[in-house]
Formats: sequence, C-alpha cells, structure tokens
Amino acid sequence: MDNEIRKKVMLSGIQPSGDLHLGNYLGAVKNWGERADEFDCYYFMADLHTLTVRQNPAELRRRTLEQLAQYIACGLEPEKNTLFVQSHVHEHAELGWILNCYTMFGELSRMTQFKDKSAKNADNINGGLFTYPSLMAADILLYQADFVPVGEDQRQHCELTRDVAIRFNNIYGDVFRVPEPYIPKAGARVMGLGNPVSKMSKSDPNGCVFLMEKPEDIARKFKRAVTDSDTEHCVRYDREAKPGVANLMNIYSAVTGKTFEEIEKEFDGCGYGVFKPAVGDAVIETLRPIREEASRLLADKAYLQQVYTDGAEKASHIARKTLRKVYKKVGLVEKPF
Ligand code: ATP
Ligand code: LTN
Repeated sequence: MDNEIRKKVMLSGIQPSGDLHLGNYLGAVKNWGERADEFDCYYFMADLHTLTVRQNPAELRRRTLEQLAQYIACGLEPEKNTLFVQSHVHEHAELGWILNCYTMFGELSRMTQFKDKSAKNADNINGGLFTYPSLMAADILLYQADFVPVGEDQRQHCELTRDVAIRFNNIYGDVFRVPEPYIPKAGARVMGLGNPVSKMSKSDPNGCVFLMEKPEDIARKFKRAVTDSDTEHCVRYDREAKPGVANLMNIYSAVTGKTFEEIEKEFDGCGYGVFKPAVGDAVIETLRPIREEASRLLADKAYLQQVYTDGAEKASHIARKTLRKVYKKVGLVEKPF
C-alpha cells in the first residue's frame, strides 16, 4: 500500500499441537518454500491458537521448537522466510481482541472447525475455541498478506478473514489488504489411510503418517491402507466409488508430480499389492531428507533460538505498524511513549 514496489506477502501458520504429518506437509508446508524469492514470506508456529485445547506445557514448548526445525527442514530457509513464534509478537493477541469486536456471533457459530472441535472437546468448549477465527484473521491482516497457503479445511477461516477485513475497511477506509487463500491442486485434502472419507489428522495416529516417522513404520501404514471393496482392483481415479485409491493417487501425485493419467498408466495391470508399497516408497523417499535435516537442526538449539529471535524482530516491526494504524482508526488515544 505505501510502497509501490512492494513484494506480495505470503503468510501461514500451523498449531504446534501435535507432530507435523503428511497432510500438513502436502496441503501446506511444501508449498510455502516454493515461492520464497517472489514473495515476502512469514511463517509461524501458532502457539496461542493451541491453547484453545488443553495442552501439556512442557510438550507444547518442545513441539514448538520441533516444528520450527521441521519448517526449515522442509525447505523454508530462514534467510528468505521470516520464521517466528506467534506469542513472541504480542500484536497478534492485541489485534485479535479488536477483530473480535468486528466478527459476528453468527459467523463464528457457522465455522465447521468450531463445531468439530466442540464435539471432540465437549468438556472444554471455551471462549477461545469460539473466537479462534478472529485471532487467525489478526495473524493474517497484521502483515497485509496477499496469499495464505493452507489446506482445503482452512478455506472457511480464510473467507471469514476476508469478510472481516472488508467490513473493517468499509468503516475506516483502506486499512487491511484483503487476502486470498492459496490452496494446492494435489494434496489440499489428504485423507486418512485407515479411513479415506475423513481427513488425515493427528488425532487418528494409525491412519496418519508423521514427518519424523521411521521408514519401516511408514511402509507398514501404506501396506495396510484401506483401498476399496470393489472387485475391479485396478488403479483408476474415482473419488466417489474408490476413495481409498483416489487418496493414494492424490498422495502419489503430490510427491512425484505425476498426473492421474500417468499414474493409471504406470500401474496398469498391477494390483493394489504393487501400488500401495510404491506409494509408501515414494513418500518415504520424500520424507527421508526432511527427517534427517530436522534431527540435525534439533541438536542445535542455539541456532533455532537465533532463527526465532530474528524472525520475531522482523515480524514485530511490520505488525507494530499495522496495529498502530488500527488503534488510531478506531479511536484509541495514542500511546505517549
Ligand atoms: P487437527 O488434527 O487438530 O485437525 P491438523 O492435523 O488438521 O490438526 P492443523 O494445524 O489444523 O493440523 O493444520 C495445519 C495446516 O495443514 C493447515 O493449512 C491445514 O489446512 C493443513 N492440513 C491439515 N490436515 C490436512 C490434510 N489432511 N490434508 C491437507 N492439508 C491439511
Ligand atoms: N487455523 C489454522 C492455523 C492458523 C493459520 C493462521 C493458518 C492459525 N493462524 C493464519 C493460516 C494463517 C489451522 O488450524 N490449521
């Protein structure tokens, strides 16, 4: 806005509420590093968001650091991407509060993630879980992001962010850039290996492949992947009739770059007994360098600390500017120091 030769901004985050899995990688992180030269990129560990569900404090701290190591190992070079911890930039919580006041109860009630998580945590349906999307909107709008690379399940939150930004701009003028979700073609919705009609999620560890998992465990999970009860037994893309095979084809396509047609040709005449281990092997080879590099980085805590310190400093600089503008627009008295 102020700067005509400004690079477009890309921003995303993941909650360090569990270990990163193949769905997170293919739906989100894999696409983050690809455009680092073209965009100004911000990626963070959404630790404040994880508090909406009860966490073990020591584990949360450990996972936050592990997630940073995995981000870097997935190709996010700290020299080209601003990597930081959400809670280190206090403007997120502050803008989150303001945006709460511009987000409607009805809008929040319609969020499917809220409905799902309330059903899973019936004994702890707290205010934070409900207003989660206002904090997510703050994460995005603070940096004037143009694109938000996420998996399909986050589309609804991105749409709400757009609505809130437009609502705010209509009242106060051009304050926020209205962002767009950036959702990949292959990998946007990886389904569970045990149950191909629900998305791969860390809450179902058997059907979920984790980035740091041992190759033999990954191989076993793919061999056991649910395919279909049809009699055809051929590798053909049909999401409705053969969701298990479609999911495996989707994964194979995302890790090899091959089209569905090419995959059908490659496995023409082969049964699932050949196809499933082949997908497993392709995934193992994709994840191997990530796992090795993440383990190496994790041994160097001082380096990781330097990365998130530099990241928070850079992110704060941008966040501060937007928040100051917002405070002024809504009528808060300027801070004298
Ligand atoms: P939960 O298990 O609590 O639902 P999660 O595993 O879905 O969590 P999130 O932190 O909600 O992980 O998601 C992080 C990013 O990964 C988001 O951009 C989300 O869209 C993407 N993502 C998560 N699961 C998948 C999946 N199965 N397929 C594709 N993308 C996914
Ligand atoms: N809601 C997201 C995590 C998240 C996020 C963000 C993603 C928090 N803030 C900002 C993109 C941009 C999730 O549950 N996966």
